[in-house]
Amino acid sequence: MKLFDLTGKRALITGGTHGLGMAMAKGLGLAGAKLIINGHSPDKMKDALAAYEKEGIAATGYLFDVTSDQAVKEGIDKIEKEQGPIDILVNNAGIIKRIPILDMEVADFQQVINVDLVGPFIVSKHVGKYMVQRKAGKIINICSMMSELGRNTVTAYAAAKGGLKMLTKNMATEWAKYNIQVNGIGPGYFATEQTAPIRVDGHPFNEFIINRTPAARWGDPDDLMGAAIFLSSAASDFVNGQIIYVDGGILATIGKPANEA
Ligand code: GCO
Repeated sequence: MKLFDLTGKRALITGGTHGLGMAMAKGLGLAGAKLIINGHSPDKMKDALAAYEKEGIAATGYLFDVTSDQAVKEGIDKIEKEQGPIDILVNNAGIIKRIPILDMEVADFQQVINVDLVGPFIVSKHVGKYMVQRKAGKIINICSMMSELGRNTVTAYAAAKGGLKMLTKNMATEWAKYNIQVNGIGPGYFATEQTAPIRVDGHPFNEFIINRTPAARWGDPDDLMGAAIFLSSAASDFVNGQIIYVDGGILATIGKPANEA
């Protein structure tokens, strides 16, 4: 349908060389968008572009550190010049450190905040100035269950993702009048590299998530494509400051006893 068609649009996805970012980028590409993939590892970028090409998806790669104001400014100006207007921005790049508060160094806390919260601010600022001039744009910030819930050992990540939810609402507030729709996607628990350590068979957390998720499974990264296409398309032109949680029902329930069917 035209409403969800991204033909002729350019989409920049930060951290789009692997994991959920790559899955959402693939969805935007299949809906017709030209992909501009940001990453920080040349090797991962090379492999990712080969994978997009194998799926018949047009993609170009730009390496820059989302936490560096100067590098992002140069990167965005280069993309606008070489590729043309960025119509869609997905702020996906992020890291996590699973360390109890008392054992976490301040530097570790600051690094997670820097990448997961300050990074999206920096990239949105440099992309947003072009979108405001053009009076058109779509920005999607990748939030988390930790935008709403706490969990032992992920304090820095929860603080960052909670902040990212409010950054999304504030960007929506300031930029909706320029026809820029800023929203978020909050993934539940997905089978990715990032969750591999807590997903191994027999790991207590693996059993816990299966029980805590009404859909009774880990998410498949491709489950995020629909929300990404919706928030990138004309179908969401009057949607501002919303976080769509793609979580198999986790946030809908207080959970159930382990032995309950
Ligand atoms: C964790 C997980 C989560 C998920 C995701 C949930 O350690 O709890 O890594 O952070 O990755 O963010 O929405």
